[in-house]
Amino acid sequence: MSETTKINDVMTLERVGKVGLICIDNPPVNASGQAVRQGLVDAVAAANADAGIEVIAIYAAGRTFVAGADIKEFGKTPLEPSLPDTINAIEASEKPVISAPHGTALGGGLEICMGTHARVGVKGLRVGLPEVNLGLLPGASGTQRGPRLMGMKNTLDMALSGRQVSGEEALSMGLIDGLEAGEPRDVALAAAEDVLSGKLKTRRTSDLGVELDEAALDDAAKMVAKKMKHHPTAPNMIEAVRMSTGPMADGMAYERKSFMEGLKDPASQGMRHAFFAERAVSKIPEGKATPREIAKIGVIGGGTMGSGIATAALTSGFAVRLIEISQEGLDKGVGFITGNLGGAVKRGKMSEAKRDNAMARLEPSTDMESLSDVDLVIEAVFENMDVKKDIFGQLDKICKPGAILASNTSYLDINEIASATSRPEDVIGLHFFSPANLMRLLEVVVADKTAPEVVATGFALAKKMKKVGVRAGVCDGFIGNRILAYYGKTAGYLMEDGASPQQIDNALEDFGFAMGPYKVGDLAGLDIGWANRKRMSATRPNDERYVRIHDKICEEGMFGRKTGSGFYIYDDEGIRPNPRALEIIDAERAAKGILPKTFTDEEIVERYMTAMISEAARVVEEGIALRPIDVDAVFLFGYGFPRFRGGPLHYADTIGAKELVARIERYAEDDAYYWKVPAILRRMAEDGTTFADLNKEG
Ligand code: 3H9
Repeated sequence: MSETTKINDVMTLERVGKVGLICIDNPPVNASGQAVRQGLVDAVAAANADAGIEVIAIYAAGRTFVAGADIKEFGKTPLEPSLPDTINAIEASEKPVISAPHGTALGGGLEICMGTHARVGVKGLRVGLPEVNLGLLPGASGTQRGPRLMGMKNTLDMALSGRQVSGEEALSMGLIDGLEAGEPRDVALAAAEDVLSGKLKTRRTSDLGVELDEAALDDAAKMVAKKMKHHPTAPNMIEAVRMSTGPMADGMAYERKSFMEGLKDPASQGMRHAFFAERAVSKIPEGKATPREIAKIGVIGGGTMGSGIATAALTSGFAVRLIEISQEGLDKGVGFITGNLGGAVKRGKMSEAKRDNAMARLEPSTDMESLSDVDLVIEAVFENMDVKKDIFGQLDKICKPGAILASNTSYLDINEIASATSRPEDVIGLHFFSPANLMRLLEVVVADKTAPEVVATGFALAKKMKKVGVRAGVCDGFIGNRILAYYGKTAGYLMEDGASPQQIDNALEDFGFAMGPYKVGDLAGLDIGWANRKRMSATRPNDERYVRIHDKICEEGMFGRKTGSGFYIYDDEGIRPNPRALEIIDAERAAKGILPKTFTDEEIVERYMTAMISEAARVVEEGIALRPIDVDAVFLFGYGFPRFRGGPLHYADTIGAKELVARIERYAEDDAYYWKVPAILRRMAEDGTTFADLNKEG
């Protein structure tokens, strides 16, 4: 017989024999908000007060155990009891308390488990300390109880990487005491019965000692200095772990103080914004439409892009028909895919069996007619409107009714492409980013006549491929490449006016970009931008200042990494500035009569970011992006924008619209054609609103 008491809206205490089962039920992910914390304290107290209960077991309802602290509470007035106090109360329980986490036990969720007297995971469990991804450190004793359970090295690895660890690995590290198959409630009950029978030993984690591991601390310090210089709390993590050899209360006080300081740090605010951006973008007007079923995908084009898309589709479980005109092109495409999947095996991201299974789902063909049975076609041939329209005209005749016809174009007008078919409602842009098997961004480009369920299918596809789908309207370059084309010009102006490509790259890398624009250009291939500029040359306004340096470099066959030189030289000696590119820059300055100026790194960053923000603001104003946060997601997941800065428009809010307007007006004194204040920004400067306000409006 069992008897259940409701503790509060998110917590129950069920008595089964001598076991008190505490169930956390706070959908969607059982985040440990105030009600969960209060519920845990009260439930443990109630179980202690119940003379019939001898062992207490905590488990959770729904898809996962506690996914961490409730991030939505961060930045607001802290509500009692705090999570550290809650966990201390659990550990202080006179009666043994165990936990049976399932799904994911992350951050505060894992820390709750650490505070119980034994842990038995449910098979399939994954645990982690992902606070690092939010600019924080574990703030509810993870840096103190972690080392007591699994040593300093494992704790530092988990806390600094934020990686999720399997239940099996957690067991081998001593982080959990058992791993059983079954329903969370059953596993919790069985484990509690094992405590009663003496089979499962319990102990308080804070009673355990910690061995000082100087080597692990040193290695962590070196890694942080090298790779995490913008992280606000990484050094504190190391210090907190070091303190775990001392009294628990001291370590916890230091950890708490660092956590609270971290919360206020702009870098943590940026990273939290990035967390929500990743999720917010899936909220689209077509969200209620039912996606179409997709099992088989056709990919046209076996180049880098097409084979990257095919790789991503195969990895996500789809059958793929890859189309190339020639057998030679097809063999090359299959070779790329084999290489991509082989790389994933080498990096430990995929098992050999999974790779073989993926390859078995690949059907290469030189016959377009074979696309008659696919549910979705993604065209990834080179950027030429006539070629694309010809392909879509053919697809219109070949593909079955209801098949979705998508183009991976980076710039071209999807409405015009759709006009080549008799079914524009089935046509959409699915703009992947290179390398498509690795990059997380997918721009879902919605044309005038695209049907809502086709849009919903694009988002379902993104989710299945573990990508971040962002809804974009039709314009040249959509969200990302349109903004890039604009601020890329600023970099060119800065270069022509006196800054070297290396200074520009270094300044932006110091700002936080993984790579500056010239290194990125060299990596992507300078010929891509060149082709695009040629395409646009007929419509380029006469008033626009045009920097010819890139074109001149391309004219000499220097396309970047793939040709061994571009703005930099790439050879066995590594990367270094290309003297020929510097000569071209000098010659161009001389030809235009430009006397090179000196720029500080701050000036470079200021102009570059102001340009990015102003075009991003226009993209929001025109409704090309649904909300500012969609632009942020595009840059975070497709353009290497520093996560700790939260995205261009989150960053814009940290500067303020007034200052941005003032900057643009100042720059416009030299180039009034290029620098214009977007109306939306002027309005914001006048009424004091922010991009964050626009995000709230949706
Ligand atoms: C922490 O724990 C600090 C402590 O050390 C110390 C404290 C003192 N809070 O991701 P999904 C929402 S820091 C609030 O799409 P999935 C999410 O926004 C925390 N909300 O699901 C979304 O809402 P919506 C450390 C949260 O199945 C919905 O839940 N923990 C939280 O793909 C579904 O989320 C983390 O960083 C949260 N903690 O993945 C873990 N988590 O539907 C963060 C999620 O309105 N969470 N939401 O858009 C995750 O990694 C994933 O959510 C998880 C599930 C893997 C759990």
